[in-house]
Amino acid sequence: MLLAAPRGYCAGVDRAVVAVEKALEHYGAPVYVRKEIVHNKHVVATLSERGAVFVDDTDEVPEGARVVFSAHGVSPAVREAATARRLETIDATCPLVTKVHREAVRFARDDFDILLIGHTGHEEVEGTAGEAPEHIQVVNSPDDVDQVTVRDPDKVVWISQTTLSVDETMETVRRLREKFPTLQDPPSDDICYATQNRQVAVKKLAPDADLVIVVGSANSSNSVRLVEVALEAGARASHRIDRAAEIDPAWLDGVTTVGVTSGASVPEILVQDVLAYLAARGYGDVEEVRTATEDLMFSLPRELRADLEGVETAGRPERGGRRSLGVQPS
Ligand code: 2E4
Ligand code: SF4
Repeated sequence: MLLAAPRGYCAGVDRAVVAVEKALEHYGAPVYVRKEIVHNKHVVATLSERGAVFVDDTDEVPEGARVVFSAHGVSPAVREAATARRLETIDATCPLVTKVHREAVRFARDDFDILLIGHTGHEEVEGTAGEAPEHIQVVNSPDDVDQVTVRDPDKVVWISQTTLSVDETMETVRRLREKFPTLQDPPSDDICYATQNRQVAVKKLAPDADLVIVVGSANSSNSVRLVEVALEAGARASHRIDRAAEIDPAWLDGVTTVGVTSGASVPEILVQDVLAYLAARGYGDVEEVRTATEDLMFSLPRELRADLEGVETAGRPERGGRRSLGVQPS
């Protein structure tokens, strides 16, 4: 068994999940959450049991109630709709997504055509594109590049969703640059550290694995990318599962070495269940394949921190309170 590290929770997910937990503790249920706080079935089910109410949009939240915006971010139109309903908002948008929003706003102000590499319909892409819809067009894949047209080929910049495959994105950029030689790069990487680290780790173990199991939900972009990256890097087979019970025993036929990893929205307990399943079938010899260590941590959303102040006493620093669903980032 080859176990990828880093895997699982990133700093943005930990912050978002803890924000909902703290909101439930502090204000009491129900706490409304617009969209899934992160794209993981287990996280959403667990928080629902504790009193979180997940809605598709702000018009489903009672006037004046409290709503948390998910880690994937929201467009200005969503913020305005929330204000119009007098909602108390807690913004759990990952700071690294907010960074991309700021880039979009700045390049739109400078009147660039902005090519947002990402997947149409994904919440993060809707939020980022909503910052400057008249300046932004979404480029889904390298094959989309042929269809792209801009006003001035010398005033074009690319930015991206945070959870894409690094290799595929670089191929899209290469083709865009063939078409627009003066294409500008974003000021810093938009594909975040956590996405990159998880891809590097799975790439390292994939060539030695007959099978790579990726724990993560079907709508989790970064988790789905890990399956693609594993196959691309030489894994003989790779499957995504939400939980151990979804493993098909036939996948293990003729398999000597199994690799395991998990997406950024996946609690470690789900990985441990997979390890237990595999150990019971003879894959109990676990070797960690670590390619980086992570210690980044984001402070909780400002609105929540302000309300929690005075409740969390001086002897109990915030770190001590950061335990989400009994799981820590790897
Ligand atoms: C916000 C931004 O974007 P993806 O579908 O991978 O989201 P998921 O909730 O699975 O992962 C956390 C996350 C949240 C990643 N980027
Ligand atoms: Fe933030 Fe990256 Fe985690 Fe997304 S994957 S929540 S951008 S740290």
